Amino acid sequence: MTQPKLMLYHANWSLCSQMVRVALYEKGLEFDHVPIKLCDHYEEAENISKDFLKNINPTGVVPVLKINDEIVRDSAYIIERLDELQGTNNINLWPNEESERERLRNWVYDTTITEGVPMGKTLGMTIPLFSLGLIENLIKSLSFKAIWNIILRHPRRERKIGFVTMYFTSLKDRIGPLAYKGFVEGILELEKNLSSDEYLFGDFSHADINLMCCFYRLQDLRLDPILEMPELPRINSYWQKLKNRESYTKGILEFKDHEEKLDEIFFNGINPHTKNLKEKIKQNI
Ligand SMILES: N[C@@H](CCC(=O)N[C@@H](CS)C(=O)NCC(=O)O)C(=O)O
Repeated sequence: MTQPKLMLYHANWSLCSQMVRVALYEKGLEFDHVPIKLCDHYEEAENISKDFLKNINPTGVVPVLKINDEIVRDSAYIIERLDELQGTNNINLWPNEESERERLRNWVYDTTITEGVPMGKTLGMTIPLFSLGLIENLIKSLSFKAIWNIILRHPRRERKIGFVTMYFTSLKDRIGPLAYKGFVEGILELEKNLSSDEYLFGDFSHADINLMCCFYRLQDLRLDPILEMPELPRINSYWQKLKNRESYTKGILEFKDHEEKLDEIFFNGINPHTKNLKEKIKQNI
């Protein structure tokens, strides 16, 4: 069976794009790709260009996957669709059994950026809050013209407000109370559900892809000492296992971005949230 033609519109430092890239490499699917310069990172603001909004995604976000001529949006749905395709690797990211699929679906939606879920509510929805440590810095380096362009063209009101607020004042230091509870609950729930030697659902699945990308983001933001806490032994060995997969190298490490900026922001290798989060984890365990 020949595979359909796949074209991925994505960004290097985009959590959901990383998830789709990892899924493509896990399945061993061939794909072409168009890197998109996001408006919160780059003057070019390709995700809110007329062409992108009209022909690729009217909501102005990546990733988007074209399967032959069909446009598929939202990373969680994209990965479910990819799982139906046969690549060179014999792997299924979703189980067959309906009750297991339902259980996996809950994990998938709790470990990614899910539309309609409030910021900070799930583990996945805390990651963009922590990412503000870098994003705010990048936004502040944009020209006023670029911000004006966001004000005029960004189709998502809440993001537009967030970006403009970060340009003129700051949000990154206000995220603690919003993000801590959801993060700590999510991490403890994961530790409880992991076994000592397998993936979350036994075999490697879509949920492991999401967690691989969330954990990598924690590492980028110098929050990864949390994953090595002695109180979280299962998460610790799970993270080592995730990093050993070829898809981690190909889908994440080979698309690195903003390395220098991250070193500059966290010049001493420390993110101030780490200490607070560690304490909260210890209190709640
Ligand atoms: N639920 C969506 C979320 C997509 C999303 O928020 N993408 C971010 C990057 S991770 C984006 O394109 N941001 C650009 C912007 O909002 O301007 C998915 O899973 O694909």
